[in-house]
Amino acid sequence: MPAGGEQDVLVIGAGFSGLYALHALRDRLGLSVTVLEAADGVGGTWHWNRYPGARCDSESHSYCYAFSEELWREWEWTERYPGHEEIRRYLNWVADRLDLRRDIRLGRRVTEARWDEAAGLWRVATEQGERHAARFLIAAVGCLSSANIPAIEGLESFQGRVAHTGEWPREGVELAGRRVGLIGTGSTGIQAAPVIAEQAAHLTVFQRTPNYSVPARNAPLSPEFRQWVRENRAEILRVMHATPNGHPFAARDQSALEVEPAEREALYEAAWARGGMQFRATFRDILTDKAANDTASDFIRRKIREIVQDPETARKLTPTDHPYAAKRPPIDSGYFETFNRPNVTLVDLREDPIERITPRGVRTRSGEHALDVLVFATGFDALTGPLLRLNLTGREGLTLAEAWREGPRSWLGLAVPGFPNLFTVTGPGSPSVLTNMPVAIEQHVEWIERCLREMRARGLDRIEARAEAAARWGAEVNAAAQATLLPMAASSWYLGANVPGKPRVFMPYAGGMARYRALCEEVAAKGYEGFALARSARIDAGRGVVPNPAHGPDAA
Ligand code: NA7
Repeated sequence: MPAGGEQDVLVIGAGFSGLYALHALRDRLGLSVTVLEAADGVGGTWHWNRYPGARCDSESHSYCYAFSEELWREWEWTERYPGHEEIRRYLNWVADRLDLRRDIRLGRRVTEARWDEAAGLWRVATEQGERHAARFLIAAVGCLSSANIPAIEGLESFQGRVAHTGEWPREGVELAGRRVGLIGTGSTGIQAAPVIAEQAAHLTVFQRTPNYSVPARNAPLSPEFRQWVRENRAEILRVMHATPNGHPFAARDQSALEVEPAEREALYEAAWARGGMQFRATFRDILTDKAANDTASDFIRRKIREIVQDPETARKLTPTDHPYAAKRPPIDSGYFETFNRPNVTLVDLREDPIERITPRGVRTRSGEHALDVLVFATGFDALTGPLLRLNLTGREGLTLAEAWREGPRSWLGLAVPGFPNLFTVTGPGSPSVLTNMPVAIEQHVEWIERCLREMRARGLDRIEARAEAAARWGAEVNAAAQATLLPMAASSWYLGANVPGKPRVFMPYAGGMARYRALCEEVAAKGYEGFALARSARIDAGRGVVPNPAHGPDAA
């Protein structure tokens, strides 16, 4: 360990990002690394999201680490889409398999991190009263880890149980025989509703905006498919790295407007039968051309009317205010069918808004809905929220909250001007939530690893994004979004619109993972263009990451 008990690197978060950052920087680069994790277990998002029906929308064989052939071969997924328990099992297995736990400190919530310019260190404090110091700080806090509970009047007066899906109690919530209210019909509410409806005496779904959803068609994986996955890693990775969203399927290279209506309908029917996110890839222009998108949106609207027996309920469930996939497109297991059950009621909050929460339930304009349990599936203060709540202070006392007052500024979503030696894994301005997350995470961690390796080789130990690079990139992120239909969903969390007072800035980079990866490579190849790199006196004093002969194979 470097002098004074300092670490080379502190990583915040032990989800997919933090675990891989620890492995890459400790075991491949030979740095001293400690991971601080607020939860009492590893898993990140999947530690917290234990709500009924919680499941990944990426197919399991693509929702895992791909960097290691051994990990890839040894782990066997059981279902097409992995459930939360299975993903937690997987990440715990990875933590053991790579011997990561010895450098992970669980139950440590970071409350503050401050750059100490004189010492050239990040000084980090936890809620538990610990102090840490490190040359580099990696925020691996995820994009969707800051739960958003809307401030609805009377919430504190409710006498029943309240739970947010993203902070679901470990011991679960008793739903059997209860009257359950569910607020929110994003991906989470859409996954949870069918499972809650099966358990509860009654489910009332409070819907503000109707959503498109396509059947997931989840099912156990056959031995043949698993064998195919084991044997075809290279080809699967090739596709995942070539597609804009990092999924293992490519969009059909055809416009929805090029084909005859009957053929188009048949292709949508086939995609509906196959299920999953792939529906979006039925044609190449679903997310870029409004007329093309209309054909997909209309198809799903017709399906909703076919499935939902009560025409009035079907009407309320039919989205009209945004194009399909302009918001994160959910996939479901029997969502629309749930509204055919006798124990399920839909409340359309546009027509019948919530007036207040009462001790007994939720009162909307039309009357009180008596409830025993109230579930908030109301999403997250996405992308910026998890970073802002770390209370970061950079150079010259600049806080992240001040730096991002008008929206996030970041060079490539990786680094923030004014915050030296801080890296954000899948930060705002990177493709992040628009991709299959492990693909984005591996690319970021490997880029950071390469950057630190090359800095060490060049005798450098300080890196900071330049303000002009971040400004240029902000314009590029905006332009990439404008080239798609994504900004047409005015209430989308991609824009920060779900959190009152949050700046309306389109946050993830919509130019595609493949293009983004190439840009990052180019930046590195040009000697870290857009970054200011320097060598501190610490190096000459024999401290810091260069030289660091004490660790690992690459350090000598
Ligand atoms: P989302 O996608 O942000 O969905 C939240 C839902 O909650 C959405 O239907 C919102 O309606 C609704 N909402 C939010 N605030 C309120 C209030 N005040 N009243 C009523 N309804 C409200 O979060 P999810 O957890 O579903 O999904 C997040 C991501 O996790 C998902 O995309 C995957 O990547 C995994 P709105 O549409 O804003 O009118």
